[in-house]
Amino acid sequence: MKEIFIKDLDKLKGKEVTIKAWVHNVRLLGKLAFIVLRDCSGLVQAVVKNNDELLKIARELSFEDVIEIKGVIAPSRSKIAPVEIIVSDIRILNKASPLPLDVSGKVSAELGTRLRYRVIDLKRPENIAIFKIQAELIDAFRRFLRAKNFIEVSTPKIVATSTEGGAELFEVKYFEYKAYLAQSPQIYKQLLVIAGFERVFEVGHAYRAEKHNTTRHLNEYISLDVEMGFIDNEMDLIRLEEDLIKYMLDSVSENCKTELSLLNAEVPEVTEIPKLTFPEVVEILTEYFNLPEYKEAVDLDQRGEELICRYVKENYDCDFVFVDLFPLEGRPFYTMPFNEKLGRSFDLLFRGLEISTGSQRIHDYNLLVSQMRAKGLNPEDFKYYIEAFKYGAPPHGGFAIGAERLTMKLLGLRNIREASLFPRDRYRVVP
Ligand code: AMO
Repeated sequence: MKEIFIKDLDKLKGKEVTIKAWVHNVRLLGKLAFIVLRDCSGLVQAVVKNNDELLKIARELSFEDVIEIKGVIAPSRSKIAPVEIIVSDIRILNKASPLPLDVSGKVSAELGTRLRYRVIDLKRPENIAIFKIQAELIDAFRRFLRAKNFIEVSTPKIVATSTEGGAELFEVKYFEYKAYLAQSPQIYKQLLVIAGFERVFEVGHAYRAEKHNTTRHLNEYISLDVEMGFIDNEMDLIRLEEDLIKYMLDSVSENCKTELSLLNAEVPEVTEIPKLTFPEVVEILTEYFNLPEYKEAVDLDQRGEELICRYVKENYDCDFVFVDLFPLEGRPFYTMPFNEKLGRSFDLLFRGLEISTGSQRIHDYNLLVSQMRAKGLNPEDFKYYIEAFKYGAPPHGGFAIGAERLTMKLLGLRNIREASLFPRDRYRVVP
């Protein structure tokens, strides 16, 4: 078994070690060979000096060969790492064939080609860094919520009904029935709060059969869901999400320094996230940006999100903004009304993109049934859901953050696919 990771080598100066890793690069210089080794934790240079037998092996190495190197750890003369390995033995564990992509990143490739050869593409240290940061975000999400008495749950992904709008469902042939892939854990997270769990969260996949092929949509994404009982109104959720986001960003700043610098990414410092209402946002778009077409808007489009973020950056110097009180017309049936037109429903925008949506939910049975009817839904189809509201449903609400969107914006990635290990989009179900 592998015992030592490259990132820990600087603590082993003067010691002899055995390293198992991939060949990231090889340079030959007369009686010297420089082998750059890569493992999941980083890069290190191994130097072969004046040893004909080892030089012969080094000459035959190719990119991505899997090797075992024995040697002594010495101070480094290269910029690759603070130490290097003076090689005393090389063992080839598995030879690699010529690669369709350059792992060192020197020769760039189109995203389509990179995704076609995603396993090779993922070998690039920059890609591992993206997913280490995503893992840190998710881990921080869990840590923060657990400390606040939230219970982690896993809800069904094969479901009977739509929750976020009818057209975006993937149908599943489920024995003699028709079922769907869940668009979100919405119904189940609410049911668990009602069931007495009070506070739940889920890190799970969500499925959207959206046909549009954009840089911000996936057909399968990671939804970071939160649901909580006994709230006063949606402001409790906004404040919770604000603290959660700050904690997640701080965790990345603290624990992913190497990855952030490799990706040239900066974590924004957030003290307080500005909070606007939808009517205020409409006023900014129509008056400040002089765009009267937003007067009757019931939702924000991409341009609207980008402009509002620009406004907030210029006026509040913040990369985030909450927009509360969206019109009910554009929001799902479970949204608690604020008045006849507006709902207690909010979005969190980050650097020009909606990364999260949430709301206070309706907990009154009769209001829920009437809102369903108003949205053209048949309450009979949701019997298993609405009947729970008869048996002690506390005031509650929640939100969901799209993990890939957050990662994308945090790291300045241009396409959401770069923040998904094996993205599922309109034209891609492999690899
Ligand atoms: P909504 O549909 O706005 O709300 O989704 C919540 C968040 O999930 C992410 N997201 C997506 N990411 C990538 N590709 C997609 N196709 C995609 N669709 C959504 C976004 C979005 O902000 N049930 C509610 C949440 C709640 O109220 O608790 C819901 O799903 O980041």
